[in-house]
Amino acid sequence: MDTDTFVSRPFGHGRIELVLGNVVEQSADAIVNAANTRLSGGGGVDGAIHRAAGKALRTECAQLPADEKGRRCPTGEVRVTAAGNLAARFVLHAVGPFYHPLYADKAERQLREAYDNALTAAAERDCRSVVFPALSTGAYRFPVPRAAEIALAAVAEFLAAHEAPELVRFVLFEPPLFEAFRAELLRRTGEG
Ligand code: AR6
Repeated sequence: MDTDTFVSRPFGHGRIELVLGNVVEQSADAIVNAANTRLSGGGGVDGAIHRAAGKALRTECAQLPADEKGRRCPTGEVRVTAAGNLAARFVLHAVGPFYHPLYADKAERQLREAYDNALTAAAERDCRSVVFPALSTGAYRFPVPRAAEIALAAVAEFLAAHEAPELVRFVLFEPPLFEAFRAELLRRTGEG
């Protein structure tokens, strides 16, 4: 496969892949959604996942417990549903932070938590393969190079410490996003 659209490297007990593409066209044990705290659907990844999964996903999200403000999943946390018509067993709804430079430290911590919690949720369900979008890098405006660093550090450290999942695939929607993740991955392997 073309290295402009696909990269794969072993990490720890598993493997990290980078693919230029659309999360809803993937098959995996779990697909991660870039959700909001209400789990109410939205644009970007969230909209695409809800459209592709079908109505059952919205129904299942709506049945999850909410607080008095309608929040079903605080920032940095993850909720798990079935995947409807997607080629997956689970959707892991991860809520990344909205980025504001004044609160960059908090956003960085919360982005890391979102990845860690999604990986833990996948491992707890014996998922061998997990597909991630680049959480927070769209509507939530997280700067891409730093988001790539946090995402790949979280996954590399998880794969070093756990047997599952075996495959973590980042599905990156646009060439500049793919390029930023590839640069960071190759930096981590000492190739960059
Ligand atoms: N597959 C892969 N990546 C995608 C896709 C796709 N189908 N569509 C967009 N991206 P975003 P966030 C990229 O906005 O920043 C929603 O309204 C996109 O280019 O989906 O975490 C939710 O309801 C970007 O790089 O997620 C929340 O309110 C990355 O995926 C809010 O947006 C994430 O963009 C979450 O914002």
